[in-house]
Amino acid sequence: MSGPTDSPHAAHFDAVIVGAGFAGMYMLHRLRGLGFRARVFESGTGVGGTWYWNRYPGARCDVESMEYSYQFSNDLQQQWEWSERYAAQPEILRYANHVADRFDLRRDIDFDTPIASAAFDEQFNCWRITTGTGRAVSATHCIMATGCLSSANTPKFEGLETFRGACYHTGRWPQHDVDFTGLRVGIIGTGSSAVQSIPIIAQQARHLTVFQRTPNYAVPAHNAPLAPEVQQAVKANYGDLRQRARQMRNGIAWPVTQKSALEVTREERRAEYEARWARGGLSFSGSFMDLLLNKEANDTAAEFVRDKIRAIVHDPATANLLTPKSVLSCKRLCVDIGYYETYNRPNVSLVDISALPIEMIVPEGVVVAGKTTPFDVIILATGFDAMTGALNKIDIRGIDGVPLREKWAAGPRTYLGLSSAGFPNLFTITGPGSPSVLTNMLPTIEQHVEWIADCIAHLRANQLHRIEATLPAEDAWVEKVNEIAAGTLFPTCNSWYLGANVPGKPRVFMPYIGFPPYVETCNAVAAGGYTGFALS
Ligand code: NA7
Repeated sequence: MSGPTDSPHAAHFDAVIVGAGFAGMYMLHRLRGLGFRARVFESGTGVGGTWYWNRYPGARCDVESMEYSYQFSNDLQQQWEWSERYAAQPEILRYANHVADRFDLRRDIDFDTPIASAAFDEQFNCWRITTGTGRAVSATHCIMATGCLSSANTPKFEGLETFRGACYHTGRWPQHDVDFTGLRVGIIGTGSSAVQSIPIIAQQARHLTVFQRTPNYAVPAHNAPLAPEVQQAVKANYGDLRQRARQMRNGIAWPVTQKSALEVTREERRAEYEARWARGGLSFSGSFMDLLLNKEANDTAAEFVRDKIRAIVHDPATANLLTPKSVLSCKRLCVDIGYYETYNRPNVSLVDISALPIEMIVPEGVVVAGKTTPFDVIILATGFDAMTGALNKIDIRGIDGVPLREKWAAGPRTYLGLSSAGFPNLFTITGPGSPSVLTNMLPTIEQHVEWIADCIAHLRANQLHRIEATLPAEDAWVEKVNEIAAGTLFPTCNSWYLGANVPGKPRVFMPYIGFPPYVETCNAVAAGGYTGFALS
C-alpha cells in the first residue's frame, strides 16, 4: 500500500500506531511480519506503557506472571524466566524491553513523541497525523494502542500548585527512586495503586496519613518467588494453560466454582472463601459463579472479607472505616501485600474524607474540616480517566471533521470496541466496548492485534482502501454491552469502569463482559467478510 504525502517532509505509512506499550509493540511486530510499513509514536522515552509510567513503590501486576505475558512467540514464553508469582513493575518493564530488543522493534518507534491530532482525509482515505513535536505524517490506518489506564486523573484540589513539598501522582511516578525516610507523607486515594504503595511507604516514612474517600476490598496476594519447578511445569504444558484461560470470562485460568453461593451450606461457603483467601489473588472473585450477579450471594463474600479486615486491624474505629459497604468486585478487587496490617503501625493514620472532602491544599499540607495536616510529600493515588481519557486527549477527527470526543460526549460508542462509525481505518486496541480491563490484558491485546492485522491484510488482498463500522452495527453493539452490564451488579457502585471517578464524565459502563463470547463474535464478524463494517 502507498498513499499521498502533501509535503516532501511528510512520510506515509501503511499504519501509524500510537503507543509503545504491550499493545503497540505487538501491533508493530505483527504488521511488520505481514510486510506492512508501520511506525509507532510513543510519548515516553521507552517502551512498556503502563509499566513505564507506574513506577510507584510496590507497583505490581495483579495477574500472575505466567499468565501476564505474551503467548504469540513460543520461544519467548519458554525462554523468559519470571522470578515471582506476581511480577513487580521493574521486572515487567525489563520484559517489555527484552521484547523490544528481541524483535528489533525500536527502529520503528519514535520515543518522546506524543500524538497531538489525527484527522481523516476523505479524498485519499488516509489519516493525517501530527505529533506534539510538530511532525506531520500520513497513514492508511491509524491504530490507537493508547492503553486503558494511561491518562492520569488529577483532581482539581484548590491550591495544589501552592504546596511547598514534593507531589507525585502514582501513574506519573518519577524515573528516579523516591526516598521517604524521615518524611511526613500524605496519600490521597485507596485504590489498587495506594493499596500497593502504602505498606512500603509506611516502612520508610516518619508518618503516613491516608486520605480515604471510599474503602476498597483487598485480598492477599501471597506473593512468593516462583519456584523453578512450578515454572517448568507450566512451560511443559503452556498451551493447556493458555487454552483454559481463553475459556474463562476474564481470560484468566483460575477455577470458578460453578455453583451459586446460595445453594451451598454456610460451612461449605466459608470453606471455599477460606481456601481462596489462602490461595490468594483475584481468583477470590471466582469463589462462586453468581457473586457479580446476585446481591445476596455477593453479601456472603463481602461479609467474609469484612470479617477478615476486622480480625487484622486492631483499632475497631480504623477497621470500621476500612470496611467497604459496597458490592465486592464491583470496583476492581485489590490484591495486597500487608495492606490492612499496615494500619496497626503507630506511624500510620487514616482520615475519612467521605463526608467532608479535602477542602484545599495549602503550602504546608492538606486541609480537611478546617484542620491542616502538614506534609513533606503528597501522593496522588487518584487513578485514571480510564478507557477514553487517552483517546480524548488526542484531537481525533473523522468524516466531515467530526471530533471523536464530540461523538463520545455522552459516552463511548464503538463496534466491538475496535472501531467507531464515522472514523474509517481507525482501530482501537482494547477500546471501550471490548473486554479489556475486565480481563488479563495481555491475551486480550493479542486477540485484538491479530484481528486488526488480519483485517488490514484482508483489505490489501482484496484491494480495498477503507473500512468503517456501520451505524446500525455500532448502535446494536452499544446496546448489547449495556444490556450485559445491566444484568450484573457492576453498575451499582461508583467505579472507573463507569467513569464515575472523573467529575463530569458520563456514567456509562465501558467494558464488554465475557471474553469467550466476545472472541467468538469477532471471529464470526471476520469470517462473514467483516459484517457490520462497510468496506470499499
Ligand atoms: P483507582 O482504583 O481509580 O483509585 C483511585 C482512588 O483515588 C480511589 O480511592 C478514589 O476514591 C480516590 N480519589 C479519586 N479522586 C479523589 C478525590 N477528588 N478526592 C479523594 N479521593 C479521590 O486508581 P488506582 O490507580 O489505584 O488503580 C487503577 C487500576 O490500576 C486498578 O483498578 C488496577 O486495575 C490497576 P473513590 O473510590 O473514587 O471514592
